[in-house]
Amino acid sequence: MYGWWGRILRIDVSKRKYVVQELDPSIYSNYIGGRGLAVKILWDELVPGVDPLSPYNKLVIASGPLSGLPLPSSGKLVVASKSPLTNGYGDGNIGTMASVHLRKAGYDAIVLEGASDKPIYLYIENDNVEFMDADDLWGRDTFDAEDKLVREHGRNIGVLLIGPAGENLVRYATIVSMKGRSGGRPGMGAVMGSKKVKAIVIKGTKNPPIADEKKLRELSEASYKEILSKENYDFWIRQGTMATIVWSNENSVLPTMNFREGVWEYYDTISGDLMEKLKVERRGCPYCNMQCGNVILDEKGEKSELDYENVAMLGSNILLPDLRKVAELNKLADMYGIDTISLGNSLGFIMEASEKKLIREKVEWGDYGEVKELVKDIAHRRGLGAFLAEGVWRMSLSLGREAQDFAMHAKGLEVSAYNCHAAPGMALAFATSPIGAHHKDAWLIGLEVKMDRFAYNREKVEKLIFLQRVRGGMFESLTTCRLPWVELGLNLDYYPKILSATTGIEWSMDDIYRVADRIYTLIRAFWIREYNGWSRIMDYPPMRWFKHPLTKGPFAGVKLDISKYDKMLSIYYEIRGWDERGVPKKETLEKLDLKDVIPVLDSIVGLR
Ligand code: PTT
Ligand code: SF4
Repeated sequence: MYGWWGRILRIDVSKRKYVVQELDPSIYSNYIGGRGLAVKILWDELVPGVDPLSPYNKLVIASGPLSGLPLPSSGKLVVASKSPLTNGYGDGNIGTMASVHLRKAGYDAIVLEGASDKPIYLYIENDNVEFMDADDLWGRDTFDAEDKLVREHGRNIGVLLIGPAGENLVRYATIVSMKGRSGGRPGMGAVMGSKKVKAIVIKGTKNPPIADEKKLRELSEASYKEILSKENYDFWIRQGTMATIVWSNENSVLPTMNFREGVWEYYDTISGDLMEKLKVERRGCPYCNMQCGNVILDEKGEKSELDYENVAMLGSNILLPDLRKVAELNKLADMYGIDTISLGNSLGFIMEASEKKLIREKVEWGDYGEVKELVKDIAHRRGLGAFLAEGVWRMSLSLGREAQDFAMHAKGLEVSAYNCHAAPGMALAFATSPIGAHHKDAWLIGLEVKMDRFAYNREKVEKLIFLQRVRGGMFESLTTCRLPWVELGLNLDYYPKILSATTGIEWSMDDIYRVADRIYTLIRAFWIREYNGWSRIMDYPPMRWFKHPLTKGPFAGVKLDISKYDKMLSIYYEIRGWDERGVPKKETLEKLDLKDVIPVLDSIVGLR
């Protein structure tokens, strides 16, 4: 087999044992890798209904056939598990040297099982795995802990680690790497913490088997060159994702005051233009010539790497008009290993709950001093921080009906930084994202602002499914960064060609879309199996967008229309081959070679 090693490393941290398992080649041709491999393992192996924070949950760290190869933006890997935040399927995508070393160590994925009785870290060097004592690492932040591991094992390693938030089982704790790359929004860091694994250090020295090295080199050179030749390359290098602040404000989608509004009069206090003036460094993931990690000095004069989502959620969404202060909160989130999107949502939610007197504590909008303390308290689950550590969905359930209307989540995952009062297509994208309200599977808003904003039509649904196939299916299974295509328009045709040269199997775009549909349908089956009482309401966006119209900007007075939204959702189901409940039909499961799913879903919901 070329492209894949055909081997995964299974580590039981309860028994401190590991085994290398060979996988059937059909798994790779049906699921490619990354997210596909992860959901296949989780579907096959988890005990249905398992508690996500129990030893019986599993954490999958999966590469794809292109990860870690010298190709544009290929230094990515997927971390996946049953989510302690949503109780459904959860994953995230991290750009890290750990991706390169995982491939070089000779594995396609690592599966962590069980739970250690005391803190440990794993040292993996090719075929050898050591269970190391982590008493001295536990409690340290991710920056400090990574420095210590580098002193111990040298620079030539890949490290994935959790901070205090993961250790203390904050439901939206992430896994962090390289002081600023963070992934696994739906609590993958908490799953790692529940296993008492502080870090995974990987060192590999082998080269993955490639079918046609010469062809791959040619395609790699051509695609790197094409990226450099793009008209907006220079602007991208200057601002990266931070350019989106101005764009979002112009298009009335900048999350403001817990998504109450889509415009903010102080947007220029957190903008990409300001960031450019303050920038001291640029960073990025391995093998990338787009290096989009923009670093400024925060309030304390320390380095903080900014991205659009972080800045919007910790800036406009909580009304904090100061980029250096936002940068300080962002740095704390990376150090503690907390997802910035869920953090900004949880803070916005608690500020609104305080304003409406639904809680006793006073938390004012934009109160930087209070917020800084709260971030630390969330990571350590202290006082009000322990409540916030549960995430918006759980907080809203305990505060009653009124709070549920301004709880900004779908399926339990907090919404990323795009307000959708005037964007029904993007609202559907959030609501049907396979991990909850994340933008990564379909950033439809970029297209929607150029279409009829207020239309609820088939054209939008078709575009949404196209994006889910490419972004959520192809990029998450290959596993490479999607930004060369999304931001600079790198030709999509490169990807099937590169995959074919790597694996020696001829892949067309349609073959990849078929895998993408299989992955989506299996993830949907996973949700239905794990989530007691599935219904189409699970595919609804936050109620605020239906109930509370915007009061500012060009779209003042606008909100979503629930019956039109519902019709659009039916079109989505029809195209996917799912029934009116959002359950895959029997014929769809047969068509996608998911026959083993049929009896399971049939016994839970009755297939149509
Ligand atoms: C991603 C989500 C995003 S998406 C952002 S900013 W973005 C936030 N980043 C966080 C952060 O930083 N620190 C932190 N403590 N929490 C954070 N939460 C948020 O997490 C990220 C980039 C970005 S920056 C984006 S769009 C693209 N995402 C990709 C993706 O999902 N898949 C893919 N194949 N390629 C992608 N390329 C881009 O990668 P999650 P990273 Mg991230 C500091 O992890 O869980 O997927 O959530 O991994 O290495 O930092 O790269 O405007
Ligand atoms: Fe990483 Fe940015 Fe490059 Fe993507 S474009 S690989 S997120 S540095």
